[in-house]
Amino acid sequence: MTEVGRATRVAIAASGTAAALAVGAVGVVLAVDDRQPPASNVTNPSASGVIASATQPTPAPSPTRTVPPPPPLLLPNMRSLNASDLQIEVVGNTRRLRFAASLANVGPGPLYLLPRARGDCQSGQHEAIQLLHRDANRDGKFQRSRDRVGSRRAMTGCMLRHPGHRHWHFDAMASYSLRRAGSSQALVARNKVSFCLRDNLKVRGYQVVVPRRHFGKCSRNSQQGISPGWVDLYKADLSGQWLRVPENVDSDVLCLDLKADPLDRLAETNEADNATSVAIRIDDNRVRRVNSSACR
Ligand SMILES: [Ca+2]
Ligand SMILES: [Ca+2]
Repeated sequence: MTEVGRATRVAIAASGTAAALAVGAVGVVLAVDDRQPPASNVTNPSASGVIASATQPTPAPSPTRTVPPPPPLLLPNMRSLNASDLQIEVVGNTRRLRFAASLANVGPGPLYLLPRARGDCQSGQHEAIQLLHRDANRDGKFQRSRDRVGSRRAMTGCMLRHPGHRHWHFDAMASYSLRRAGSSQALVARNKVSFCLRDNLKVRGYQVVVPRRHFGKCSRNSQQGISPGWVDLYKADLSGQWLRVPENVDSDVLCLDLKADPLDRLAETNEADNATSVAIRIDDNRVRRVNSSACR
């Protein structure tokens, strides 16, 4: 039944007003007698018209059919985990703070991104569509065989070919920055770090774990993602996995901040838990973690 059909039946059954009766009369008049008053009288019925219609047997109300709501969405929840494997690399006169970065999906649903046409992205890039799954059996957990794609979000971001990694990335998956403890001002930052998204490691302590999914080679047209309960690990020696060490920070307590989805492009269950921070100290060509509450 169409929405219009439903609305008409509900009006007739529930109100009994002149307007509703007139709507009911239209169907009868048009079906059996084209000598009835012109359309202007139908849309603005006279008193006699209403009385005549009221004498007709009132159609029995049809049972109202309710359409069940679709199953709820199973959204991912992205979080950056603490930077690890900290090290200093000296390149010419520059020191680089290298570290491993991990993106965890701690939500009930998978993060899946699908490259499409160029869309609003730069030449040579692809628009990324976020695929959202519905919880078909409504158990709150993701089952790959049951809980299928139920919605798509366009223009989640862009996918591009990373020249250093030589495969395709989602362009704004994380941000990295370094600040002095107690300050909110970044000394150096990478605001838009791209990732090839895949399942590398299990999230420690996460209870609902679906089997790891192999997303292929992060090629131009391949789907990317992180399954619930899995981590995408970027090791410290990868291209771009570093921040330049600023001048005059030796011996100071610094905060190394990592944040997933910094441009807030992904739909997820919790937008407020994406960032994490570790306190560090750099002395010459050494870096170490320190205990400090200033970075939390
Ligand atoms: Ca989140
Ligand atoms: Ca389910």
